[in-house]
Amino acid sequence: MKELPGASLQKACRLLVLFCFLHLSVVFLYYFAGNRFNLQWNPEPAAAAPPRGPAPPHREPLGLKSGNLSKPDADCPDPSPLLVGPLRVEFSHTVNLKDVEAENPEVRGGGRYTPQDCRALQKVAIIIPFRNRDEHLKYWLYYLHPILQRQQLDYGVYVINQAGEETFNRAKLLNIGFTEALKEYDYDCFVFSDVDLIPMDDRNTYKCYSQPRHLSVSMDKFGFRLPYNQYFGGVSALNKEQFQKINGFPNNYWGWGGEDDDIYNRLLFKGMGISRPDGAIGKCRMIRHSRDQKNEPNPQRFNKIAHTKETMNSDGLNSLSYKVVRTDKLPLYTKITVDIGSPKS
Ligand SMILES: [Mn+2]
Repeated sequence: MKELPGASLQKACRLLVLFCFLHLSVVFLYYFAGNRFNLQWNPEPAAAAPPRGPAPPHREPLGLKSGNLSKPDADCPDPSPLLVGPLRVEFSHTVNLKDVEAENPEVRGGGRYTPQDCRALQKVAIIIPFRNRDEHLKYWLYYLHPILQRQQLDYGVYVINQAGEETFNRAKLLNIGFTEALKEYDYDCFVFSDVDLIPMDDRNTYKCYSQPRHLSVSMDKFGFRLPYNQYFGGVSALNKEQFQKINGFPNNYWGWGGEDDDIYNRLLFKGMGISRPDGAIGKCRMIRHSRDQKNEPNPQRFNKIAHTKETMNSDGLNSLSYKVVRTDKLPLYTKITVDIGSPKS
């Protein structure tokens, strides 16, 4: 049969339409597969399920014995099926640690927990820099232990308590926490958290990602948004390799402020980016407080931040020195009291 004029054009058009369709299918496939497998996009797309209406009370049954169908030898599913989403967080009641112990019977001495029904995806040490904030720590333990168990993490809680009356040094305490936790267990992830920050959604998993993670992305104190794009304070998570790559955190930021920006600079200079949860999932509350004694704003901080590149290779894990004064294995956490010296020494 003889082809009519224009038939080859028609053929070409059909081919083009077919090609477009194929292209579109592939794009859709990647889009949905990407959501499903929670690829490291920044910011992450919000989880598929919209937050439920009324926030469930934070002490919903953990479902440790019920509902979890995975076998003990299998990896825990990601995300954990025990998550409930948005949580009510307030600080008007008083917390009794004996009650918190009774409500978390599966937490072992020193604040350790390991899921019994499946193999945790990560071994997480939670490091809290600390001095004279017992009231805040009680709230932290009350809220976080149930959340961390629902997240099915193999975790330990380390409170690094600065001994003496010298000016506070948050970042050095965090370096010590990293070092001391590793002496105890083969942790692969380290979450560094201020004692007064409580997540308002348990889908904000306290674990590590392929890039350093900033978890406290929308704090009530800042109107539930980032105060600035480079902000890395509050709660953050680095795996062992990420932490070692930047030589840990600076040891010489005494007093309030700047050390978190120095850490951000270190990550940037080593070619890493920041991973963050979606703003809704990353909501958290800070317990209101007045400024601590001996933690005044550090006047040197701006000058120091400007020189991270030159200082980071000689100030950090490789220059860390301290003395452990005592270690207390308490039912809900490990308290390590340390002598970290003074700004002059
Ligand atoms: Mn605070």
